[in-house]
Amino acid sequence: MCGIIGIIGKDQVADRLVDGLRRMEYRGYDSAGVCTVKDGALVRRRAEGKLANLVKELAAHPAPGTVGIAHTRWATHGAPTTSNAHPHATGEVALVHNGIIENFRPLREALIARGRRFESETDTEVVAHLISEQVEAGKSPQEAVEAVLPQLRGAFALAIAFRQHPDLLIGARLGSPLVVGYGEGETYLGSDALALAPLTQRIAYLEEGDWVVITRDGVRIFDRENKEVERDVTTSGVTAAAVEKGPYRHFMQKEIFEQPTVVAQTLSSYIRPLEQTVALPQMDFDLDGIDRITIVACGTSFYAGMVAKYWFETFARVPVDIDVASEFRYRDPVLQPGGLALFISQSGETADTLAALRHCKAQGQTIAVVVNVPTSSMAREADLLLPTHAGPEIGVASTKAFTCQLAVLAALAAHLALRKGKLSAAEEREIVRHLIEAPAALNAALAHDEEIAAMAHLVAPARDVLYLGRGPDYPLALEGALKLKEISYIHAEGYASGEMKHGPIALIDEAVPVIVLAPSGPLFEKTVSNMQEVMARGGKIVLISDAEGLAEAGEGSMATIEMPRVHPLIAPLVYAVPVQLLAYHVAVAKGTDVDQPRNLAKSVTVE
Ligand code: HGA
Repeated sequence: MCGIIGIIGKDQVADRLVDGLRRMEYRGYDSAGVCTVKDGALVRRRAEGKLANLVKELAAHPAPGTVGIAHTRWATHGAPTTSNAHPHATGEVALVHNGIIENFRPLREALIARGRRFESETDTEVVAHLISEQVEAGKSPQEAVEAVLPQLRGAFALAIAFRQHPDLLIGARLGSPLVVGYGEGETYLGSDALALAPLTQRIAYLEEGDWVVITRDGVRIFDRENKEVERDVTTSGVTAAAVEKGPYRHFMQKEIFEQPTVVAQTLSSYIRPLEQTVALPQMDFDLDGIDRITIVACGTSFYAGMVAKYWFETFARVPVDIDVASEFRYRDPVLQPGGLALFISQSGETADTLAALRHCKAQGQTIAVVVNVPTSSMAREADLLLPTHAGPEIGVASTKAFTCQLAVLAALAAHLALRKGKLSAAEEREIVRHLIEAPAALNAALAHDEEIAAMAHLVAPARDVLYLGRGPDYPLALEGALKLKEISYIHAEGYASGEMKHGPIALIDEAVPVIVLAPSGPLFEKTVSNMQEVMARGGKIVLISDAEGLAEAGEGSMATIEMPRVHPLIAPLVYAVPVQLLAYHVAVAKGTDVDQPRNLAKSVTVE
């Protein structure tokens, strides 16, 4: 979602601001803008669409100055036009915003009644006017911001520049992330450490309700009660190289191919290969006492949670409720005292999931999180942090984060089962052995890349595609359909194979490819029967199975994709690869923007 960067620099900042925006392009955006402070004026340049348009605008009309703010916008309120692009400005103040000001309507009406004129349809512009009013009334920038922040409801990260203060920026966060970067004689604001990677590694993460005044001479941070506070300055370890494509054509492709490495990396924190045991981080609550788990997540992370539900119930015999975060909070869920609430998110900032986490925390649940960013809000608010070690995920369509989440969740399920006395030491060893095999199996799955590329033309012309799976592979059918929708814009749905006959079978004809995920195992025969029902009605099947499965049931399929034969436990990790590759190659065949698909954003920080 929106990217924010601000620089108080020694030299000209416009180009460096645009560089920072480039590093946040992966979050998804639809317009961009820059504002510098120069000789008592706010110099603002904005453009619709990709950054190249802003670069062109800056070439034609430079924005000189050593202090500035910049933004990539993913529109929530108002079309992605130049006039709605940030920074929003009045005569005195310019600002960029990530989030939603939920009470913007009454604020806007009151401002209009007081004679203020608006030039955009955004919720954001009210903040510029409110601060401006205070400044025009003679307040200092700090006093102005202090007076306005309590009036804002919703979520925001803000970076604010002031016409009459060429050496000052003010930042604020509530609900949306914002970091402060400490450089050599320079200071920065950014949405995350990645945005600031080539500028500095020294980062302070603002906490909820914090706001910060940065000048050339230093940084002063205040909490929501306006009390001056210290926040640790940490070394981020994120390097600019993490945002390079290397030899790959797309970040998504790179990230699909990274999976054997990053899954191995992740597993190495959760298993002891020599002892063949599972090893979880220290926890200061009693896991044995957990009798119910509530899983909450969104999108691909939700599907990882669905797979985990099978594992928690099968191995540990602990009942699991699972819900999408945007629904969970508003249905007033019944939470059993002493329950574990488990949240899964790549960024650890997903607004819906974070709100659900806080709801569960307020209800006294123990909070566990599986996140890829260990400095994220969710990580900081959890009782048990279970990091994935996927490295920065840049492609908007999540791939490596998903398989790493599965690796962590499998280890957690095994650990819980052990603690609950439902798993013997021998069974634990067996599970660990299978997990250790996962990276090699992922490699074997990736070896089918060319074959999948060659069959993409069979799916690319389709208007609708169905994915079928059973048991823990049912969520993979959902994930396959989601990946295809996200990047190729083909309508796709995933179904539990047994559900087919209860409705979706009416859709079957020669124009609707049906992708069947059917690893050999206890559910194979049942899935194949459902596949036969499709074939009997002229449906075109792409069967994804292992050599045994294909030999038994592959005949009559339009195409087959062979996977290595793996234990059912790791099948969801391995079968993620062909559905990712299929979506990727279909999107490439269709010529869509794989890494920044239309309308989508990474790290969804608005509700
Ligand atoms: N609500 C603001 C900012 C949107 C945002 O944060 N997206 O990530 C707008 O629509 O401009």
